Amino acid sequence: MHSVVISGTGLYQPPYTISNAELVQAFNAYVDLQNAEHAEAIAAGKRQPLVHSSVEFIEKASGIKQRYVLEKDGVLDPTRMYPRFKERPDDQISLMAEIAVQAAQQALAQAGKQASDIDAVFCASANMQRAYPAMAVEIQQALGAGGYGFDMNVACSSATFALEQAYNAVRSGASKCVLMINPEITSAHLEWRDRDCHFIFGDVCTAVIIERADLATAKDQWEIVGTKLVTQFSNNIRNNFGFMNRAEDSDPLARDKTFRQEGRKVFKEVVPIAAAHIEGHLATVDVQPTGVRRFWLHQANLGMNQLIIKKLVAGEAGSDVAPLILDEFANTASAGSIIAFHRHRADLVSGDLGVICSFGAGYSVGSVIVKKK
Ligand code: CO8
Repeated sequence: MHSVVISGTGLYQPPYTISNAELVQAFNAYVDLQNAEHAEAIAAGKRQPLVHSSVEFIEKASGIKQRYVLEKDGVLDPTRMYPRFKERPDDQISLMAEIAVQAAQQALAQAGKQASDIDAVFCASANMQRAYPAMAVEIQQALGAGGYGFDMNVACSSATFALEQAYNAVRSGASKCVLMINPEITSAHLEWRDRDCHFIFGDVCTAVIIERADLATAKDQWEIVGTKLVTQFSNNIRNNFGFMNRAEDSDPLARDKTFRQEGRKVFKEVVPIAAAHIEGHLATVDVQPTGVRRFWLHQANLGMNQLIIKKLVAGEAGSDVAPLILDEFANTASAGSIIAFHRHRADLVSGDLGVICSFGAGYSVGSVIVKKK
């Protein structure tokens, strides 16, 4: 078995931000329009009026202050409330592949590698732009990478699950250098008209280079000590959009064809699973949670991360122990823990241990223990 390192990461940050104030203003204008349009039915008690959102609620309940998006005008148009993307012809690079290439190029530069050094591309994301050909194959071609590529989806845990596949491919000798990439265009499958969730997500793309330690030349290298994944079925986070919709004669624009969740149940159920998972994983390599220098956690909710860190080390999330990026990026599905790792690792020293951990729909939890070389 080969020793395996993470030798580079990259982050594509979309050009537009939407602050909570802008988001709430657009949402409340939508609510007013809807209530005016349905005033008669509301007055007759046949329809419930929609209720305004609030900046105070969003910041208190989630810790999110803004999000990045690839397109802003459509999202903030109260007569539309979702982004406006132009359909691209088949001979033009797709939007997902375009942002993936930008993140990948940064990760390659950090690792000191050429695209031609890559022999596998894993595109891991909560939603793919199309059914096929695989996004990973388009990204492979656009970069000029070799080998093979495939897509995988475990919602918010896609990145850690793909890191395990990359780790296994490299340590077994099947691959030498893997690109693991997470283009998340969440704005296209978030229901911006639902007060319960309209504030949750943001767009982004992260990329990670995983390679054989004896071939790595980067200054900054992180040995992968171990990975551990778990899933447990739940309907509490669900999106029914899919290729069966047409054959079922169901409405492709119905509420269940975009993201929906029972947020409070998710919060309560996932926190203990994630904390126990991390503790159990660390025990397999004889490490106590207090022996971990940093936790790069999934970025869904400030309170969730605070509880997990309290359970593990009695410390504070948002501190040196578990940096937060969700205030700036919101929940970026699979990319959240990777953004935290990308942004907040430069101060660690040789021998320091860290844990990258994601949790989300499935339910799914994935952890990757790394050691600074
Ligand atoms: N403004 C004002 N008030 C509001 C709003 C709002 N926008 N929304 C709800 N309220 C009200 C409610 O009506 C309720 O009022 P009342 O008490 O009178 O009934 C009150 O506020 C409390 O509502 P909640 O119980 O819903 O509020 P919570 O405190 O539970 O906070 C959260 C809601 C922030 C959603 C929280 O529950 C949470 O973050 N939970 C965890 C969610 C999570 O981690 N989910 C993971 C999903 S991500 C994932 O797995 C990837 C999916 C794929 C990506 C999809 C991309 C689109």
